[in-house]
Formats: sequence, C-alpha cells, structure tokens
Amino acid sequence: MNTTKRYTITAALPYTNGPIHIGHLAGVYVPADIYARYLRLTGNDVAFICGSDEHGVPITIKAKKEGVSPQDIVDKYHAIIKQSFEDFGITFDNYSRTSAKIHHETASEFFTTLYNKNEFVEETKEQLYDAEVNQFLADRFVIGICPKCGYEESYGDQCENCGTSHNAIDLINPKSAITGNKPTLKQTKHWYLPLNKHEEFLNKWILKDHKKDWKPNVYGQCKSWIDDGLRPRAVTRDLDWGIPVPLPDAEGKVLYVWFDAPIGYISSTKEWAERVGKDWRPYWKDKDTKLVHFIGKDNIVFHCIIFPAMLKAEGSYILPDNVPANEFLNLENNKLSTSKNWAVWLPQYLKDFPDKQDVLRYALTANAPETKDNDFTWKDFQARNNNELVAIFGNFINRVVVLTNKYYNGIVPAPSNFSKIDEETRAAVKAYPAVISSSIERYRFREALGELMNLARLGNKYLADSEPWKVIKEDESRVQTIMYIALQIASALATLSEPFLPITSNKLKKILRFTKNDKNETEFHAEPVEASLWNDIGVKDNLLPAGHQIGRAELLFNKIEDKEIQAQLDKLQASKAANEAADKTAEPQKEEISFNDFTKLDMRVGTILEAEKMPKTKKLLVLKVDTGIDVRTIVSGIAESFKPDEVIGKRVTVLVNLAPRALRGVESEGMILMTETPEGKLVFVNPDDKNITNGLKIS
Ligand code: B3M
Ligand code: ZN
Repeated sequence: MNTTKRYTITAALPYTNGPIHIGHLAGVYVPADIYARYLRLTGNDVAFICGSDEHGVPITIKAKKEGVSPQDIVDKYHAIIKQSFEDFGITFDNYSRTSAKIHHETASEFFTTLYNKNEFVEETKEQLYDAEVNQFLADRFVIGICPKCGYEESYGDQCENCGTSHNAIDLINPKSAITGNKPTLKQTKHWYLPLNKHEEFLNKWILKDHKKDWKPNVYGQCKSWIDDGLRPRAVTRDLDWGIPVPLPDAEGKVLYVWFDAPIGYISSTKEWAERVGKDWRPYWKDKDTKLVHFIGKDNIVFHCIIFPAMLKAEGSYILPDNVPANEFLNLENNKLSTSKNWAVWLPQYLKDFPDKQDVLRYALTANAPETKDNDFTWKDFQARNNNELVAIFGNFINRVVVLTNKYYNGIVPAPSNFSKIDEETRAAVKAYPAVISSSIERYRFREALGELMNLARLGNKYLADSEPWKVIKEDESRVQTIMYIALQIASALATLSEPFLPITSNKLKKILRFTKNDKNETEFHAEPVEASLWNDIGVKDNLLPAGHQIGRAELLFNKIEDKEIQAQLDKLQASKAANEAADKTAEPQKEEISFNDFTKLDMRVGTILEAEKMPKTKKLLVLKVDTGIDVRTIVSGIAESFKPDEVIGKRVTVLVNLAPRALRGVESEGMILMTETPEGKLVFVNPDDKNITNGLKIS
C-alpha cells in the first residue's frame, strides 16, 4: 500500500462560461475525488485543490453574447459550478477562482521571476488582427483550418479535433470569430516561453522516467509532441480581460490564460493554507510530496509539457508525479456539446433526480472513459441503478439490517464456532481493502468500483448460501454467527464505499450507528471498538462488535422507472430537433418595419369553439373563434395537420384586424398564428412545444 504521506491533488480548473456537465464529472472531478477521499481515509496528508478558470477568450465571448461584462459571467458561473461540486460531494480542500487577488499576485510574481531569470524571449511579430473591431485575434477569437489534421473549425490556440496546440498564425484560412472577417496582420510585442530550450529535460523526464507509470494515452500524446519538435510559445496576449503583464512597457497586454490557470493550483493552495493555518510550501516544494493532476485529454499538453517547463524554469517547484488524464465521455452516441445543448447539466440532473447524486457518480465511474472514449446512455444509467445499486448493494444491506432488527432487536449477536464457509468469507473480506487500494493507486477507478461491488456480491452470496431465514427454525446459535459475519461485511462496505458513494456511505454508517471519530472528521467508527478505518478491515475481525446496537432499515437506493428515463431521452430528442432545424438555416429576416407599423397589428388571445372541414377541400377548416371581442368565423389552412375535434377548445393567438376575405365562398374574419415544423407539420404557436425551434416563421 501507499507509503508517501503528502499529496497535492489538483483537478482542472473549469472555465466559468457555463455550468458543468456529466463529461466534466466523469473525466476529472469524480476520479479526483475518489482518489482524494481514499488517500485521506488511509491516513495521508492531502491538499485537494481546484478553482474557477475565469480568464481567457471563452469568457469574453460569452459575455459579448449575453451583453454583460466578463465579471458578471464569471460571478454567475463560479457560484453555479461551486454549488454543483458541493452537491455531488466533491471534497476540494479549497475551491478558489483566478480572479482572486491572491491569484493575480501569485501569477504576476511567477511571471516576474521567469522574466528576471531571462527565461522568456521577447519578440515583436505579426499577429492576426481584426481592423473592424480594432482587436488582435488571440486564441478562440480566430477560427481556421488546423495545420495538423485539416479540421475546419480549429481555434487559434488549439484544435478540438486532434488536440494539437498551435499558434494562431499557423491556421490556414483564418477568420475572425467576432466579425467573420479575414484577418490582417499587425506587429505586436509578446513574451515567449522557449519550449525548445526545455526539450532535453522534457525528453528525459517524460519519455524515459515516466514511460512506465503514465497512462499510455498521456504518454503517447507527449511523445508525439516532443517528437514533432518543441517551439517557443507566447505566454502573453493583446486582450483586455486577464492578468495584466507586470512590466512597464506592456500596456493592453495580459497573461495567456494557459499561463495563469495552472498557477491557479498554487494560489488556491496558498489560499487554503492561509485559511487553515498551514504552510503551503511543502505542498509544492517538498520533494516528498506527490503532485497529481486530474484532467481531460484536451489538457494534456498544458499539464505535461508547458506547465512542467514553467515550473522547471522557475526552479523551486516539484513536478507532477502523474497526470492521469481521461478520454472523453459521449452521450447517447454523440459528442457532448455545449453549443448544441447535447449534455446532461448537473444543476438540471439534480432537479430531476434530487437524491441520486451517488447514482450518477456510480454510473460515471462504472463507465469511466479511462482508456478510450466512452458512451453514457440513460438506459445504462437505469440498469446500473436498478440491477446493481438496488439489486446488489442495497439489497444486501437491507437484508442484513432487517434481519438483525427482526431477530435481535438490532443488537449485533455474538458469534460462536466459525464454519469453513465463515472462515473463507472472513478471509475474503479482509482481502478487499488491499485489492481496491491497488486499483485506486494505479488510477483504475472502474476496476476499484467493480471490486467494491464484488464485496457486496460476496455478502449476498453468503446470505443466500447460509439461509439464516431457514436455519433460524432449527439452530438459533448458528444464525447468530451468520448475522455477525454479514454485519461485518456491511460494515466493511460502509467504509470502502466512501470514496465512490459518499452519501450512501454516510447513510449506511448512520444505519449501522457508527460514531464520528474525533481525529478525522470524515471517518466514523463503531463504539466501543476503535475505528473501522480502511486499513483495519484488512486486519481486524471485529469491525462491528457483538452487543453494538444498530439502527432501523432504510432503503439506500430506489428503482428508477422507465418513464423517468423516457423523460430524459425526450429532452435530448428536443435538443436534436432544435439542432437539425438550426442546421437548415432559418429564412432570412424580412425588411425592417417601424414601431408604428407594428402597432397597427391587433393580436388577441382566443379560443376555438367549433371546427368543421370545408367541404371539397383538403386543407381548410372553418373555425368559430371566441376572440374576447366577438365570436367570428376564421378559415384556416390546417386540415392536413389537425382533425376538427383536435382543435376544439384550443387557445390560440388571433390577428383580428386583418381585412376579411372570402375563401371558397366563406368569409374569413382574421387569422390564427401558426408555424410549420421542419417536418412540415403545422402547429399552434407555443414556444414551449418541443417541436418548435428557433427561427421558425410564424404566419
Ligand atoms: N479551463 C480548460 C478546460 O476547462 C481549462 C483547464 C485549466 S486547468 C489549469 O478544459
Ligand atoms: Zn487538428
């Protein structure tokens, strides 16, 4: 088992330009939290660090779109994201933000140190410029063809398709993301980190020292980078949102977001240490500290090449021991996408499943994209809950607690002679902590979770084979032993499940009446015996001693019904329909009208009272409509989309002052507002109808 004592664990700082979704949770935050919780439970000194990444072009773009300031955007999403982490039991020791003063100071100081050590190259070069808006086109302000893979919508600093990070000037056919203009070139001065200077060190440190212990996907990306040859990278930008470059001749220039963001790990550690009265330095400067970065695969180069080069150049910091980056999670066979609303957003999930945080943690871990991209499906989510959490884990605990209450009023019975199967079961239980530890320490969280469930399966099998409910009739003392052992398994599950299913673990500890341990807030033990800490399970027989009183049964998990899953699928279907409609470009806007023109239209809410098919026509219905002013006849061309009795009673919007006109001899005295879906169905205008998408024309 692990021997190192101090850990600095970081999780990628999320951009505060939107809430977070299941992809973020699966890729970064759940595995990081499992790791941190596990290390705390096994007695290590852990700083689990994160915060909001509040600089960078994505924030500025979002602010522009919403017509508010970047500060408004980061304030809004910082609060939402922080709340999501709390809701899902992510136990950061500190969650900071890069707009914090301590971060601005730390990042400026870091830059200054490198500057003074001559670690930068200062260069005036031509950069892409949008003359219409007077702006240099850094990073996501420019889109063009990726020079490496040919993807047509690569950003200036990184291609989302192949993951390469490049300089904006290298894009083929660049276009301004602000105006769509073809950029011009303009001279500007910037500071570059000469990665080429660090190539030899990186080559040895990654390609030789970490060849074996880094995940193949991480190692592979680094190798291809280094093999391609490293080049200087600008660490400053011409932007007005970010940390000002701390030099006298750097007006209008800020630090590149990927320069300041990883330093955010350091400033967040400082903020934490200050708050809890510790010294932050050992967490970043002591060689015995193990630094681990949890990230998604699109962040590999920044954490494995650029940040280590910065730390190395600074000189007084440790380097990451491991960067267990995950691949991507897809949703129902499609790439997660914020802009296409193809995602499960955490605040929304919580509204729909208010007590199922652990279920999501479970489903995402069981299906984690550890070695390849993986797919999240709602059916799988339901099956994991119903067939695994409810049927295996929950069922075992429920049987143990119900029977203990039934036979012994909830008091743990004293065992007597252990049979062969008892001894085997006890030995098997003792092996679990080491097995689960070993998987966690190798960053194999799915495997670790699988082992936890195997322990619950072992419990179920033990009960099924021993049949206490039958034996109770002939041999009461045997049942005492069986229930004693089953209770020990329940108790091991309570502790071993904590990293994965923290809310369930707490609930179970309460049912088993564990009490808080003074030394460690997050740990419980059963009185009067000392602690049932992780490592004890492997050595102690008596986790829950005879005579200990447990509580009443309470269900740990509940079944998820088909209709709840269908509702989620419907939601995604609506996003898909909206995207498809948006893809078929909306009709261009008509000629502008004056406000005066608009006020001439008199539209009222009405109710359709009667409806009949117009004889000898396919399309027309003759309606009687109560407009509030009168009841009038309106002829409407909706007969192919509605049967007469489907529209009776419908509330509609009526244009009442349209000049009457005769249709097939019937005078129509107004018009009902309708729209046509991309599938060609006419529908009444109700923007909440999921068939109705943005840009559809109302007529
Ligand atoms: N904010 C990118 C991302 O959210 C970035 C991570 C920063 S970690 C220092 O993917
Ligand atoms: Zn590419």
